[in-house]
Amino acid sequence: MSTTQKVALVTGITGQDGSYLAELLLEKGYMVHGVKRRASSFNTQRIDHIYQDQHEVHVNFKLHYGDLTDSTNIIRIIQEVQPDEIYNLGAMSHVMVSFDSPEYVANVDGLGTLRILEAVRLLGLTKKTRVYQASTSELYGGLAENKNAAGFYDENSPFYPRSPYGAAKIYGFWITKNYREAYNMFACNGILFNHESPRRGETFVTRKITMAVAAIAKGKQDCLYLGNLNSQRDWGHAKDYVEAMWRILQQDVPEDYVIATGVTTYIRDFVIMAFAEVGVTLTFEGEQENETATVAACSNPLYQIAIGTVVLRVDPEYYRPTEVDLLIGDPTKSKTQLGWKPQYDLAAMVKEMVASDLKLY
Ligand code: NAP
Ligand code: G4F
Repeated sequence: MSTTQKVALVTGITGQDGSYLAELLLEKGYMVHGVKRRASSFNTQRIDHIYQDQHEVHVNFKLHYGDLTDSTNIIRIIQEVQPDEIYNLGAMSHVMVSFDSPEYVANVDGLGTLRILEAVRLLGLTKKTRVYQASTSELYGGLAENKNAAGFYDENSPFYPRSPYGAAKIYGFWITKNYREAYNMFACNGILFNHESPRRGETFVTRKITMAVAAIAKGKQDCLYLGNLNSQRDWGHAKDYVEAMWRILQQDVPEDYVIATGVTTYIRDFVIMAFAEVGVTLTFEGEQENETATVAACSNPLYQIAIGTVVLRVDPEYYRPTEVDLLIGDPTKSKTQLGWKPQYDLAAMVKEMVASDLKLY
């Protein structure tokens, strides 16, 4: 290891973002340490390609068993690693599931952030270690009256979380800001709007859709069941968003940034785009739980689905106790101050996700 090599510690390294960030940091020459949870079955699929290379190429990559609920474990790992940068991506990140396990989510997503910050402080690393906190557009809660004059959520928009996940993350946001102000730490929030990829967890709506489209096209599934088709999300690509995380920690001054595309799309329109990738045109009928989508045309000879087949139904089981109806972020600050330029638009991302899921079947 050269003396100038930067050292990063990534919690949530086995997740979607953790895997892309690890790749980015390794490309940039970092020594990357990741925190992974012990599980009864393998949970490193997204980073196996890095990990398996370790003995040949990546001597710069090391995993540590750990959990954000365990202060002593977090302190020990940070003490051992002495990181220049910590990316706190670890979280129970599913909004719907957070209604079922609210206390656990508060512990991991809220107090977990405090454990990281406090470990840095207790170990005397406040001058050395920069901390990135994975904050979220869920903090805004989608309230129309809280958007700015141009109709976007930005760094100054008020928060109104609408789930136990959002409520836990708002603690993470404020405690990060407080440690920055109280202890002069380089601790920053990235307020990231939804970002997806072929590595997205299978129960988030975009991946659930692209997997179902692939399975239906290959005759392995009959119908996709979704919840609320009327919410709107500002979707970017995870690969672009981890680049923004890194840039946030390279600034001269620690600040918080919105990372978004500035474009919002209905869930229903994502479904239309995904089916179009396999040559299927849909007709929608009915409302609320009676809404269905039927195959109106099928132009791809490889994926023949009979005209009139119902390929989408609504299952109210997926409705949330409180919904975030609309998210749209203003990326002006991140584009001007960070020089951040996303490479993907939504169409390119949908294409990549469907193509990747077609390979699964
Ligand atoms: P993800 O795929 O669900 O990954 C979450 C990661 O956190 C996984 O590695 C998971 O480990 C780990 N984790 C869960 N509980 C933990 C615990 N108790 N201790 C330590 N690690 C734990 O999420 P993601 O999409 O990559 O998102 C990364 C971060 O950004 C999360 O904090 C998320 O809340 C936030 N965020 C995401 C988005 C988005 O659209 N993707 C937007 C805004 C903010 P296992 O693999 O063992 O489960
Ligand atoms: O894909 P989702 O589960 O993502 P959600 O709730 O927006 O949260 C994601 O983005 C946040 C950033 O804003 C992150 F902080 C968070 O960690 C996570 O990554 O749901 C998106 C929308 C919702 O309105 C939901 O009600 O899709 C709607 N939806 C409709 N049917 C569905 C389904 N969501 C899921 N997961 N499954 C469905 O069947």
